[in-house]
Amino acid sequence: MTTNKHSRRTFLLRALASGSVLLLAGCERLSRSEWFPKVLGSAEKLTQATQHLIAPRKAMAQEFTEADLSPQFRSNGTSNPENPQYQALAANGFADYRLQVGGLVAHPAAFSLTGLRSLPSRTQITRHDCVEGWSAIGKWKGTPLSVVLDQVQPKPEARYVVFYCADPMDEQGTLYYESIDMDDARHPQTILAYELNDQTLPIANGAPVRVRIERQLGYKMAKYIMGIQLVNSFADIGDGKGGYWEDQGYEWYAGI
Ligand SMILES: Nc1nc2c(c(=O)[nH]1)N[C@H]1C(S)=C(S)[C@@H](COP(=O)(O)O)O[C@H]1N2
Ligand SMILES: [Mo]
Repeated sequence: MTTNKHSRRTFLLRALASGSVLLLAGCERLSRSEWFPKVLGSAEKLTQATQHLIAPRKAMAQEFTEADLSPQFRSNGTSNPENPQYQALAANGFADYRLQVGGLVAHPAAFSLTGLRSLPSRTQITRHDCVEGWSAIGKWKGTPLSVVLDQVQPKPEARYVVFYCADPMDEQGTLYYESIDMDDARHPQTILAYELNDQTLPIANGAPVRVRIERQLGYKMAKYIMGIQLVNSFADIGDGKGGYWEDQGYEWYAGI
């Protein structure tokens, strides 16, 4: 393994040095995570175009059938946010919840759960892969993020979608957050999920709304989403790496 990785990296460095980067397009076996940030610098420099040049993303994540559903969908990370405002919303069945969508958009808007449910929806049975080594297949229903984006109309300079969550992660109250680029934001399987396995989304899995980003690992799929912001750069958010776990050293693009 180690030798293999090493020679792959040597090959890549040579390829970059000789300017033959184009040859890498379509080379499926390359792992972006191993070498890419080291060679090119911060994750944010990985523009959409470069990502596609180096390793085109698969069009759609695999979808499964009811027969494939895991007996139960476990919870990971926060299972009940220790946040008084969130607890107040939960106590009232999230009737007063409003998903705030703003930033670089023509028409900032706030969506109630009823409002989200009245928009077109998508249902998908997909496999969730956590970086910690477990997977689960669940059935998700929600509003495609593209539908919400069409309502708020991102400005041309908007490059990323940032999700702000309700759960504090440490003593200082650092809130969980995540970000994706417009390619994943507009992807048909990227939904703001409010149902899991035909039930209202449980608090343990991110109620009232959590995002599904099916081509990436579990930590990208922010739970307890309170706000969504369109931005040109995430350098000034949190520690600047694009997400709570990214700020601790995880990859920003967590492709499966
Ligand atoms: N707000 C928030 N979102 C989060 C997390 C979290 O702790 N807080 N954990 C992440 C991780 S690591 C995983 S694997 C999934 C777990 O989702 P689940 O609880 O529905 O299994 O949510 C992700 N989204
Ligand atoms: Mo995870």
